[in-house]
Amino acid sequence: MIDFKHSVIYQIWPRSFKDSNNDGIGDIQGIISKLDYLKELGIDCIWLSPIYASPNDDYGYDISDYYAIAPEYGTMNDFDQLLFELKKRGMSILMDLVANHTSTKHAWFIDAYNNPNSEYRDFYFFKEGKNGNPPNNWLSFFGGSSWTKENEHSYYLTSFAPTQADLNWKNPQVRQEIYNVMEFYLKKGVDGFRMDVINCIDKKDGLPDKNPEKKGYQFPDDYLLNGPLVHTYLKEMNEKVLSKYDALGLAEGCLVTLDDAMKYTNPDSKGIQMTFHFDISMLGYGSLGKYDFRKFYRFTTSEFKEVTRKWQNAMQEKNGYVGNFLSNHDNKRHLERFGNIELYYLESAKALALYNFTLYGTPFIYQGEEIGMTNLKLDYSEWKDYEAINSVQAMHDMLHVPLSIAKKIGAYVTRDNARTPVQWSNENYAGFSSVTPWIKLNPNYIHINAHDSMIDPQSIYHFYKKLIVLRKSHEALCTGKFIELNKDHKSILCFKRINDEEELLILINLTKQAADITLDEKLDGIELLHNGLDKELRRVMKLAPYEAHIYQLTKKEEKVKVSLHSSKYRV
Ligand code: TEU
Ligand code: CA
Repeated sequence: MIDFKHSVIYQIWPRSFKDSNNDGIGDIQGIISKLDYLKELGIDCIWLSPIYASPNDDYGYDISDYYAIAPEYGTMNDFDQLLFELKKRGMSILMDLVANHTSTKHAWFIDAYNNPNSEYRDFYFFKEGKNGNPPNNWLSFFGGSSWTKENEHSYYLTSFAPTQADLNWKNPQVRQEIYNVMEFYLKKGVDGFRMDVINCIDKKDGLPDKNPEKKGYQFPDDYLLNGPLVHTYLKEMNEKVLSKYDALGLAEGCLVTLDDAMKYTNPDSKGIQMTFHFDISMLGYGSLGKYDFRKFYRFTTSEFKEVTRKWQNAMQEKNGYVGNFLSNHDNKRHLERFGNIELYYLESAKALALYNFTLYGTPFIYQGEEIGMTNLKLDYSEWKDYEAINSVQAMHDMLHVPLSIAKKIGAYVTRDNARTPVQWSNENYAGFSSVTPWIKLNPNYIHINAHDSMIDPQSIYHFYKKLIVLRKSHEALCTGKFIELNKDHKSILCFKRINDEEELLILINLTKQAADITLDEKLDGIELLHNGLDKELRRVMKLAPYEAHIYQLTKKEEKVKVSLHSSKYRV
């Protein structure tokens, strides 16, 4: 199994990573051409978002053939070559396993749809409607009903887009088919899977209405998420597949609860090794997700600290494990959400990176994050993201939000923000392609691009590189205990990472205001890394906006040593 607690994982969303054959779409050869770049950055492992055959209604998360590579990304030979090139560099790969649903263009679904006696009928959830309405009141993740009409009376369950039909995991044949897919790729040499919405695979028996007393579609919550059999299936998957190949299982854990996450990943539970949690990426969103604007996308630093504390402490107490991320392909890029691009672009990008790399849990980088890529507000006509297009319509139809306002919200949160092409250089089309890319390119590539970042020693890129080196040279950062100090401080996050060998102290001002802090303890230490200002560790300190430090604390015995060797005593 890959040494995931000591790894740094880089997410590639292939359509926008690098185009090798100049059709405006990223592809596998493009990825291969950038492996040296990733190696140089310090990456051990990539998580590759789906590259399988797909009609692309949800850009690869709607798979029509698990055993085929989408032609725009290349061929199975290209994929084999990617594996070879990764191994050559000592790197590993997690594939995206989208097993909660297939595309409605998948052969199983086509057969089920066309043939009432199809053996694949029970692979999905086909159900009669109720009085001209869908079978239940579940709200889809992408807005509107979770059901799509098959004919006048009958529907099928589509918890995401109408062309993503949910698979029925209660059918053992479905599970076996998915395990076969996993084995196919494991035999090729992949190292594990990031499992898309895997905590949705156990739907409540009978698919009853959620909160039937309420009007309108209701988010199914515990009727869809973290059902009691999720863990059972993960254990079965581990026993039948993952353990045989010593492969890593990483749950996307969409809106996973703390207890479930700890249960799935606790080594005693014999399930998977790691999960993402969504509590940081949900900050500022209402409970229904990014199109739930009831919080106006605002949150406090205390909430940010609270979420951090909750997950860090739980992992220690319950021996679970998470991957930490700030950005991914499902949310706008994080600098605008958690940092301040206008006034403190470099400082906040580095402070947030320092946060992500000093926590317990495996750090993930989303493509382009390491060069400080930012969001691009697209015009409605330029949108590609189905979630955005449908959610805007649903906001209008269900909540009567005027379309012009719904579109503004959509432009603000759409996943397209994070999906613009990676900016490799200031050449034409940012060095991504030599033709107009499939989605609009952010014009700021002229000054935000990998080429220039690599030349500038003060760049965000070089800071990420330093953080990766630091993490690898301090075991305490990977596996040490997390102990928070100054919990109630309104702006500064302060914590130690401790193991038998050393104690590190991390101080991060998470706000755009300067802040004073009087540390809970008097500590001495030497600076290991900072994001701008070298500063001696003192009990009382003033941190500039987004100022961040890592200190190595000096233990009492060491202090004696230091003073004996200090110049005063030298002859
Ligand atoms: O995402 C699931 C998911 O929960 C998010 O899209 C979520 O709805 C949102 O971030 C909350 O506001 C996974 C994939 O990562 C995503 O790209 C797919 O569209 C989705 O599953 C369906 O496969
Ligand atoms: Ca291409």
